[in-house]
Amino acid sequence: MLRFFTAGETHGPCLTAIIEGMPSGVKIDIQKINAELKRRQGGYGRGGRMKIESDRAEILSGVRGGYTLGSPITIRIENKDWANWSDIMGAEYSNGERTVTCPRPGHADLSGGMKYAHRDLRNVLERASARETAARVAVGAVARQLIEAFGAELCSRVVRIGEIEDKADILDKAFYERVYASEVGFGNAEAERAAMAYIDSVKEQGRTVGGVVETVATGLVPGLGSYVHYDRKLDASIASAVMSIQAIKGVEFGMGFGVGEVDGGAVMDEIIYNGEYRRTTNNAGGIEGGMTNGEPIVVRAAMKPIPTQYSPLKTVDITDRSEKSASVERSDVCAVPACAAVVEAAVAFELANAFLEKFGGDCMEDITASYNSYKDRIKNF
Ligand code: EPS
Repeated sequence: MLRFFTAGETHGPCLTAIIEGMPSGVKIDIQKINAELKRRQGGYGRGGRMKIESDRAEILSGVRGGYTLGSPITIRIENKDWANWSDIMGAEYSNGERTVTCPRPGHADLSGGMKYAHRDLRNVLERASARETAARVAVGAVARQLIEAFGAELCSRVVRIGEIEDKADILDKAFYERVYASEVGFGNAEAERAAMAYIDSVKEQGRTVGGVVETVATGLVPGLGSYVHYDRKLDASIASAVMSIQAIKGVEFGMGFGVGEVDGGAVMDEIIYNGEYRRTTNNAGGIEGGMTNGEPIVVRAAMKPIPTQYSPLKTVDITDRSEKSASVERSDVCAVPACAAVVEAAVAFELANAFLEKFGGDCMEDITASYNSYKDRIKNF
């Protein structure tokens, strides 16, 4: 089993992640991790924090000479902003400045304060902040290098930003190249311009905007995950991982909520055989019965607008319960393109975990032997 922990406050010294369960012998390219971290920092509509940070992964354990050792992998990502917060956020000493007592609607502030008995809601927001997703992106970027060694590929795009949708009939290489060059993660230039204008107008109104992102994973054999028990279903574990990302309010696979709108003939993907078993459509999003079916896995996630509004919403001050405006923490107007990188990392991790569950082993040699023997067996099915 592959598992991970993350730790770190948004204005603390660093974020830390520990990954346990990676087999030995996986080639790890740190530049690939840093490329994912950079991708998470980008996008039109990000706030001031991203100008301060240039996230880089420092590997402190579990990797030697570019290969995993099988021991826990520790990753550290420095918060450059710590220099501005050390007197406030220090473990030994805090001057108690910049307290937060006006919880933001939509954030963890109020419920988190009640739950952990924090009268300074900064103690909640420091950890609830989406800064934590940098650690998860680094974790995903390590885990995916295992499945990439067996031919898996993951790509993501932004499908919608507020009112603006990016329609894609063919998701080919050229489309993704445009997506990766786009500041809003769109493949169509016209929709991109409209989205940027939309983000500008939302910003002028002191508001934020959410959207929908899509991750597609290809090159996976049928049979990852399982139908035999509820907690081994791959779509369930992917949905859980994606839902746990800050600001995500919905997850769907393939046709998603659309399955409730048409009859069964328009939902099920017909089976054909042309040297291998394939489907004529992919409404299932690559997962049936909690298992991969060999078609691309298609996951979509809906991200709500970030709670902090520069034109603040109404709230209650917890010091005297008087009506106030919600506190304004520096924030992003739109973080949807960044969210695509985070969702992709979460999906990658869950796929790597399912892959290890199926072909598990302590080292790449054992996993490769198991993988090849499975592929040979299903070839004759
Ligand atoms: C983020 C870092 C944070 C926020 C943002 C995401 O940094 P700071 O709080 O110093 O500005 O910009 O998080 C939120 C807005 C939020 O509400 O969670 C990051 O690294 O992505």
